[in-house]
Amino acid sequence: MAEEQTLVLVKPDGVANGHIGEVITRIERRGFTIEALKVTQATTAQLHQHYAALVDKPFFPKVERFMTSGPLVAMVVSGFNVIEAVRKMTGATNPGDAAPGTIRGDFGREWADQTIRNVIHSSDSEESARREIPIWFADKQYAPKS
Ligand code: DGI
Repeated sequence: MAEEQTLVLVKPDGVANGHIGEVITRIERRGFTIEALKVTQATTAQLHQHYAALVDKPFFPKVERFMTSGPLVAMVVSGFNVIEAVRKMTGATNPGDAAPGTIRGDFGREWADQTIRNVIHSSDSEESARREIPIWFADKQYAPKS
């Protein structure tokens, strides 16, 4: 735990439903810093890297379809213990289980089609953040700190 950076994605449902500003506001209100930010369309290759641990799961095609269904917002956020703090703000994976007050609990909902649309992604560890940031900011718009 220290001065850290984390990757946050506002997923296509969050963008389509107009929650970009709310996510940014919540992050800034906590005193964290947005170091880099862009609107982008995820490629299949990026998703296979980002979700490398999930590509063999039976639900992965649903994840892929959802994550490529529209633009998303990628950002690098920095601050003291930011990884754990933003994970807490994110809430449980399934919006139906996410506590009110969390981003997923406040802006996500369950769907009958078994696709989890849960508004945002945030890195779950320092190792994940270090691995994930260059996937979305590989174009030298942003250089992760070592
Ligand atoms: O870190 P999280 O996003 O909370 O969770 P994760 O890294 O385990 O999973 C990444 C995404 O994959 C998650 O946001 C939604 C999707 N996912 C995870 N587990 C399931 C799932 N989608 C379906 N349909 N079923 C699952 O069991």
